[in-house]
Order: sequence, then structure tokens, then C-alpha cells
Amino acid sequence: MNVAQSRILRRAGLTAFLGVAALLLSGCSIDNDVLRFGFPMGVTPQGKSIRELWTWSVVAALIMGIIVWALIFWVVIFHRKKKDSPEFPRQTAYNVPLELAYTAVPFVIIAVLFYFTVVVQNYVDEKTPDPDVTVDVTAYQWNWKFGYQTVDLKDGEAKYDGTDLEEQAAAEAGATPGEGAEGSEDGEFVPGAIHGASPQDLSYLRYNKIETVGTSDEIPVLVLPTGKRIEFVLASSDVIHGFWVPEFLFKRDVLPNPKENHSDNVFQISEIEREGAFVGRCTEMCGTFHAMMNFEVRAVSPDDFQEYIELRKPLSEGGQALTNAQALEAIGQDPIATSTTPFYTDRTVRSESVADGN
Ligand SMILES: [Cu+2]
Repeated sequence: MNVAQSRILRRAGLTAFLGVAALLLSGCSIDNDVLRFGFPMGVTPQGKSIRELWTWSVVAALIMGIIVWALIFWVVIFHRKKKDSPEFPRQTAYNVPLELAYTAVPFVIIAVLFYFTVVVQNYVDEKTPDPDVTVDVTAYQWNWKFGYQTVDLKDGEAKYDGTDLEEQAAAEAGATPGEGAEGSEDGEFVPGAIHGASPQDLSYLRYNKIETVGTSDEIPVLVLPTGKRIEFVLASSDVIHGFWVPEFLFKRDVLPNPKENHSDNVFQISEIEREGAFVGRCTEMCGTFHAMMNFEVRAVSPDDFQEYIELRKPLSEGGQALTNAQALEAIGQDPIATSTTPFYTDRTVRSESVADGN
């Protein structure tokens, strides 16, 4: 290698070093657009830790990439076949220290990535026994139902237990066909098809006094408080769906009979960090209108949330409480979803025009 070549090599090395150093130094605040590498801004501490893992993983991959690219170009530029040299350059096979090094180093890299992945995963999966709000999420073809199981904001108000005991008992009663059940002869007891329970057993689903159900015309808006620990309990009443709020940087499959299907259907976020409207989507292909299974998380202040719950509680004299839209309007929020709109679900128009020959 002559002097000019070694100078070029030194400059290339210096450039690569400065590039990596710039990346690492700006890592002091890695909340910027460049170092998110395409990830959305999270609104939960869990999302933040996932995004930081992503950022550092990409930085590590880039450092490896720069080393590999540098080696490739070094070989290509400085070890070309010379005009009057023999056919093969100097062969350096069976260099034991080198071979040991490039076998061991990837294992170290994998171990480091694995360690940090496990740390972040454990944090994301962490549950505390006493969350401030527990939400029951029921997915079905093709929409969502949200119910408030418990609300306990620890602000002096009594803990609110939202389970609808009557509905829950009715679902339980329907699970095991008893005497006089459909298909029974002479009022005899007929055990159901699945461990004695009916195939239509929906007692594993949760039923609450305050529920928000989406329709084809109205996106379900799940109202939640900021700064409070929230638990989500997921279950599907038919096929497998997926619960995803992009701003949580987290999704989990929603299964029917989650326990029997060995699905951990409960997860928590330690808080939603700011107020706002965050779109939610189904991320498991679940049939014709899968793409339209959207919802919205509306994060409001704890005071507004407490008021919202009060407004939606069924009246003691059995009257109609406010609907979700009415209650949202009453706390000064947009009554309908702002992050997404209902899709046009009418699929008869085209077939009609075809039939008409238009
Ligand atoms: Cu779905």
C-alpha cells in the first residue's frame, strides 16, 4: 500500500468514525425524528422504551453496516489484481485467531441484543395488581365493544365496579344447557358439546354496565384518563382479531376463549402521557370488513374522565344514561371520532349496477 492509498483509507476511517460518533452523541436526546427511524411518537412509557430499543438496535446495525461496507470497499479498492502480479493475491485462509474472532463477535452481538430485548419485554409485560382503570375489550366481526370493569382513580372517589352481574349471570346460565334445553328429550339434562358447555358459550366474555359499542356509522371512542395506570382485558366473541393502537407502539392478538387458547389477554400501560385522540385498528385479518375495524382512544384529564363516567352510569330509576357521544360532548370533547371515520360498507351498489347492465 502506498502513501496516497493509506491516506485515503485513513480519511475514510475518520469519516465513518465521525458519522458513528455523531449518531451516538445525538443519542443523548434520541427523541428526534431522525433517530426514531420511522417509528411513531409513543404516548406511553412502555412505548417509549420499545422505541428506544428500536433506535439502539438500528444504531448497532448501522455500526456493523459501516464496518462491513468499509471492509468491502477496502478490499475492492486496494486489493485489485495488479497488471503484472500472479493470478491469485496472497491467500490468508486458516487464520485461526481471525476466524475465532468473527465467530465469537456475532454471538456477543446477539447476546447483547437479546438481553436488552428481554429487559424491555419484561417491562412492557409488567402488571400491577391494582390498576386505576380496567377496560374490557371485546372484538367481534367487525367492530369493538369497550366496557369499564373498574374505575379507581384514588382521588377520594369510591372505587367503581362496572361489571353487569345480570348479563354475566345470563351468559353463564346459557353456557351449560340444562333441563328442557333445546335438543333435550323429556326435559332430560343434555350436556353441551364442549366440556359440557354449549358451543355458543360466551360466558368468558365480560359484560359491563357502561359499554361503548361501535357500529358501521359510528366509530367506537374509548375514553381514558391521562396519567393513570390502565389495564386492558381482551377477548373475541368469534375469530382472532388484533388490538393495536399505533401510539402505544404495542399490539396483541384478541382470541376467543383466551384462557383455553393459552393467550395472555391482559396487559397494562403505566399511563397515557398526553391528552388527544389516537386511532386504533384490528391487525389480524378477520374477514370481509377487517380493514374497517377501527376505533379511537380519547385521552382526557382525570377530572373530565371521572365526570364522563358519572354521566354514563345507568340512572337508578332505570332511565337512559347519556350515550357515549352525549357524554363526550358534555365534557367538552368532540362527540365523534376525530382520528378516523367510518368506512362506506355498502357492498350492494356495485352488484346492482352490474345487474342493471350499467
Ligand atoms: Cu378484526
